[in-house]
Amino acid sequence: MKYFSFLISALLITAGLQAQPVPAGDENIPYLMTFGPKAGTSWGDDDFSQTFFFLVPKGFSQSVYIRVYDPDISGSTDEVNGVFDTRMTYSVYGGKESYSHKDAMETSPRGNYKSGNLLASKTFGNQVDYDNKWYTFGPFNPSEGEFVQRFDGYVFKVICDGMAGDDGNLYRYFLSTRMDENKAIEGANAFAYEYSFRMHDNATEVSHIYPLVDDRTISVKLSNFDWDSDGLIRCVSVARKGQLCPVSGEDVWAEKEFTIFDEEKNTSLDIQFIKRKTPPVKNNNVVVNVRNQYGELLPFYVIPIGGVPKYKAGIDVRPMTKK
Ligand SMILES: [Ca+2]
Ligand SMILES: [Ca+2]
Ligand SMILES: [Ca+2]
Ligand SMILES: [Ca+2]
Repeated sequence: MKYFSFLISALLITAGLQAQPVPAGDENIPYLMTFGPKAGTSWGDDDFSQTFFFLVPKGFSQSVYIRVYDPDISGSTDEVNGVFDTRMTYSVYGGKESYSHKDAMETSPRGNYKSGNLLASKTFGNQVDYDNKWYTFGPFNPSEGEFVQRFDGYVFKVICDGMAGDDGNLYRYFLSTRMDENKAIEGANAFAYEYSFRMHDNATEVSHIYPLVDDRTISVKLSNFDWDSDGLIRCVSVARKGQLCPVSGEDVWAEKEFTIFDEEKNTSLDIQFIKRKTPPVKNNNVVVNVRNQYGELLPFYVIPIGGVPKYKAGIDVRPMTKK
């Protein structure tokens, strides 16, 4: 574990990464998506809550801000179900166990998933004044996050919880050094253990998530929810040309377990979501997570650790042997 920890921080720092839009560019995901708790899960959200973690490198000492785009649930960007009557609360947490509590690292809003110190919170509803606009949380001192040794940095947790209503909230985040604009922090990143998002309507767009495989991972299980049979899900990696995974239908989960190759350890996988051309699927909201053989969730970094993996032809792809 120690070697791996070193690896993450080394990769984060040496890559000189500098972008914290969430979702980020390589993911090509239009919006995060959370529904009000009165919506049926067939709308595409299994649990009406989404948690994201923002990672600020240790050496960074300026104030940071967490910004939310289209925090309201109204207008053209969001998904109405009858009339807009939904409220969502965004909460920012830091301090001890805000990240490291086991309930915070799970997919469902259960137990003490709101662990840590509540630093800021705001509830939005049908408010046109925030439609297609940014709301800013902060300033936060980086040290208000939870220091995590293996990241060599401070982690902030942001939870978006559906509180009332049945409409769909589309939104994005940005970790910024400015209150009134998006200015990235070098070496920062963001990650989640579950991604609830909106697919593109355009069938030529391919969305991606990048789970990081650590050196203890022998096999993974990819689970996807309410995919509306929209095209293909394919896993590409340094050693994998295109592993197909079953695509879920309406309001159900689909799963695929596969063995990890030695060459994939300490690299990111590229899970590609390739839409169906005909008939087109519009307004498709989906949920995805990936677990290892211990049932632990793999983090999806918005900026893939080690970069976007490229398949290397001719690589020896013997499965890892069990120890
Ligand atoms: Ca409604
Ligand atoms: Ca809106
Ligand atoms: Ca919204
Ligand atoms: Ca769906």
